[in-house]
Amino acid sequence: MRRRIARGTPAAAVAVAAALALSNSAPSTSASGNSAPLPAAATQLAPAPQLAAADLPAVFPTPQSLARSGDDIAVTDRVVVVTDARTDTSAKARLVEYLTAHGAARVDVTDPLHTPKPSPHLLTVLLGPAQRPDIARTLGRTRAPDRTDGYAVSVRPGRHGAPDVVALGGHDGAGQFYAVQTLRQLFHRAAGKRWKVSNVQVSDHPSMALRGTIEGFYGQPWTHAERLDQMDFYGDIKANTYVYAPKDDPYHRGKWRDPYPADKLNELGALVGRAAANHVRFTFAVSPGESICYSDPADRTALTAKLQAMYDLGTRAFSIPLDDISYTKWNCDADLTTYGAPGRSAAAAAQVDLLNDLQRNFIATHEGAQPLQMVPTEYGDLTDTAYKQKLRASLDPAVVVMWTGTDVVPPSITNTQADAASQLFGRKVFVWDNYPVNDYGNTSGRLLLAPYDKREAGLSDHLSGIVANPMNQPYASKVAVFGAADFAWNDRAYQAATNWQRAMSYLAGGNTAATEALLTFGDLEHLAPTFGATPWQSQAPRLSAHVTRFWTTWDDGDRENAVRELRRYARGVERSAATIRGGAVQKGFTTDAAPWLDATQLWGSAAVKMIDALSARDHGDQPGSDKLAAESRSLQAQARAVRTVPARNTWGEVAPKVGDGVLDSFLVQADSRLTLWGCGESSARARGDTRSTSSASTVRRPPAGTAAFAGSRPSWRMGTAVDSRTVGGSTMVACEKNW
Ligand code: 14T
Repeated sequence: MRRRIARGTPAAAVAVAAALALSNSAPSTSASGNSAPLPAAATQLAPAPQLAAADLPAVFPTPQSLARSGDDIAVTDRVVVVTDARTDTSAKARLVEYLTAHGAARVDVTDPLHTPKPSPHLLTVLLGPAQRPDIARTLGRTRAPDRTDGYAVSVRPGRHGAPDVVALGGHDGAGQFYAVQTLRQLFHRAAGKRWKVSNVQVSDHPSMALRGTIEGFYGQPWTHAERLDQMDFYGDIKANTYVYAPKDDPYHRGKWRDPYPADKLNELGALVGRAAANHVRFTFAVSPGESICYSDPADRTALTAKLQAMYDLGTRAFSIPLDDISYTKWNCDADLTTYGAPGRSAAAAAQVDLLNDLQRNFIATHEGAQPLQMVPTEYGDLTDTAYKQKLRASLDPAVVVMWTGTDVVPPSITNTQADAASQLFGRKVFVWDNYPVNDYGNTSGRLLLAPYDKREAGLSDHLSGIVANPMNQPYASKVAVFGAADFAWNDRAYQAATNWQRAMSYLAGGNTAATEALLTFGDLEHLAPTFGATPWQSQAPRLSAHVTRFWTTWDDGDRENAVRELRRYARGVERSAATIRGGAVQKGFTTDAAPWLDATQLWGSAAVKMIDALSARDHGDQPGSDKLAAESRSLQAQARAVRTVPARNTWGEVAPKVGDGVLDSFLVQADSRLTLWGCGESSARARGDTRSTSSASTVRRPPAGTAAFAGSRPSWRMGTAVDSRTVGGSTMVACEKNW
């Protein structure tokens, strides 16, 4: 299952080398914009807390325009929904579902001609094209933008006996569906009281045309059930694209010529349907590059047949990824004759032949088919080469080209880079974003739960869209995908920190305690590696800040407060796993994260014990402290013994990493403080020299991001060794007095 192909191939080498040359320091890209405050209102069908009148409801992805007007309106027992033949079917179904989940005991669906006599006791919801007269009238000046996927929502309290009305108008079917998705996030209620709808006017449309994911990782593909769940998730976050490209589906790459067996085809058909019900374009990708003979008509026929089978299932979007293949050799002699000696230019010529043929003779001849997408062999750099020159000169302008940034895993994506990529490929590029994918070496043992970040505001001017390549763990991937979809919808308003909280709240069904537990847990899985040595997101920034503050306060002599504060946080870490497993968080997340949750609980307990050991020692109780420290070491050993599930990822059975470089470092440092207790310490204290009480803080932490060093010999030294002992598997040396 492990990816063994391209790492050594020239194409991959080019990508990596270019990345090394071009990857630069990541500028911070937090966009300024209309940040909605964060009342923990429900994003799913979950109880939402009370919303103060002045609060803007939290709607994600962030609308282009959302304003609050006046009094909120109540969801009545009976609600009338007015639709007509042009009302989007899935938008209607979702609307009825959401109304029913938020206080409507009965929902009557009628058409504009048969609407019941207006009554103040009947909330009326109008759903359809924005130009439908009743909708246009109610929307008033709140316009549905005249753009793909655009929509407007207007909440109008009734006056003089008229009913309260909500107008949901779409520019198109997807727009109607998105209006309903926005309405889902407007429900709130005071405890035990009626559900209400926030009085807002929303006018909204996406900044990027293509938003979503590409299941493009190596290792175990997602299961059918997981994919179905993802389609619903994408609907919720207004993502419209799912590219099916799992590297280890044999029929996607190695056996690309073979048709899918009937059972797989059935599943794919169901998936196409579920995608459509969420206004998600299921995009079928097939990767023939490893063995195709470009000039062989039989191979063209086989490829077309593969696409046709998917078209027959209802698929209308197609992609030909040509990444991670070699272009220094042909797969057949005929290509040598047709295109000449292998090389960048010849490879591009052969690919262009194939892609132009598919675009002109398959896509253009198939009703409703979207422009063909492709992944170039040079997908992760900005170097102009014979390959790119050929592509931009002769690839049909309709074909959409993907690009991963200035590296396979870029530390950031800037406007300048995206603009350069668009120039190089002769069209706006479509970003294949290799985050949060965890199939490469540096991700071993990691869940990537940091927010989507460091993509510059304004990218929508240069890109046709962004799809995130997720982790083998689909539910855990939702944290980053929630962010990527928000960014693609409204890049200029995107705020990573705000989005991260909302993503966790979404996964926790609006439950505040579970949201906080997810934030604590996510902090411990925050490190985002690159292919190089430097991560693009740091490990455990929250915990790290707490630990830094702890030692400062401790060394200042305010040990009670230091202990109280860090202990509270460590207790939060310890309890987070149980809270996450307590029922509010999506079940799939707890399955995905199981080994990490197990380890987090143990690391958290080990930290609490160690803090207690420090405290006991500070209170003069050395035997108690020794016992607590020993318990902490035993918990650490248990934490290190936890293993990931080998089948689920490319790195097999390894120890899940939890706050590595921060949590383990704290434990080693605390343990060394205990070992060194009285070394300079008491004498320094007696002298009132508070600065030298921190003598043991000369113990250096290894750089963040280095593999957990607990369990191996530390490479740092301290003091002058007069004594040594083994602490948590590491050899510690004690100091001489007065060092
Ligand atoms: F097509 C690309 F855009 C792309 O990213 N391809 C693969 C992708 O399937 C994989 O999930 C991702 C992360 O590992 O990286 C690409 O695969 C590589 C890239 C390399 F530089 C495989 C080996 C490499 F050396």
